[in-house]
Amino acid sequence: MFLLLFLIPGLILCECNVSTGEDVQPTAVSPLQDIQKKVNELWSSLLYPHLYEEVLASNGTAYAVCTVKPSTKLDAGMPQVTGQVLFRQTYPYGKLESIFYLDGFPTGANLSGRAIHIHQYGDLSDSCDSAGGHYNPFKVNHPSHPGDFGNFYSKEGKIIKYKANLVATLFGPYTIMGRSVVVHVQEDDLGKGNNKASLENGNAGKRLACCVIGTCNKNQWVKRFSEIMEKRKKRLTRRAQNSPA
Ligand SMILES: [Cu+2]
Ligand SMILES: [Zn+2]
Repeated sequence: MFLLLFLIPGLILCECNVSTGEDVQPTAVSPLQDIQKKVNELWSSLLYPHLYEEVLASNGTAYAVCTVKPSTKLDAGMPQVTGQVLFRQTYPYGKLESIFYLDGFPTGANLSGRAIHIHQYGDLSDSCDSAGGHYNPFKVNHPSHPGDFGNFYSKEGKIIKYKANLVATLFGPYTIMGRSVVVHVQEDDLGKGNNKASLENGNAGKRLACCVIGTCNKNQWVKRFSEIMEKRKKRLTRRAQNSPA
């Protein structure tokens, strides 16, 4: 009973913070944030005791990985997408960051975007089809689900993208740990399709590839992040050299 008294108001506080998209800064910790931190700590230590210990031991930073594999339900000739989706988040106020590192898309011009979302279940027993609908803990419409990552565009068959300030979280009662990431065949209409499905899943079509989000150490993140930053640096240098003096 004593525990419930802590957990219920905690749930309400967490929900308010996530659904408003409020940007929580690491400095100037308000009493409300302090309560939220304590509730998250309590939840984490209860639900994921080992992960919680690991996070505290690694400078307060959690890492997660999702190893993407093609759906086994695809028709012949469909792209076989493989790769990784990596996550990093600093405990307790950091926003989730992510790296999408995917290969196997068609090459060529005028390719459509591909939707990527977090789905409810980490169940791939029937390939990507058993992953359920969008992870929707606050019962809101698409594209306001915490794992609505939007559209991604491949280049030379690859999607290599770093995203920061994501709404989803690795911590607390709404952790995405153990849920799935799904890559779709089509573009996400971002809720503008004027039909029911648009507000549920963005009419993104069939599931091309998927994976379950699990814990990991920092190694893959460090490797991919430095590759992306190196590329970005080269691109900026090239741009500066090509621009008129
Ligand atoms: Cu989806
Ligand atoms: Zn959604």
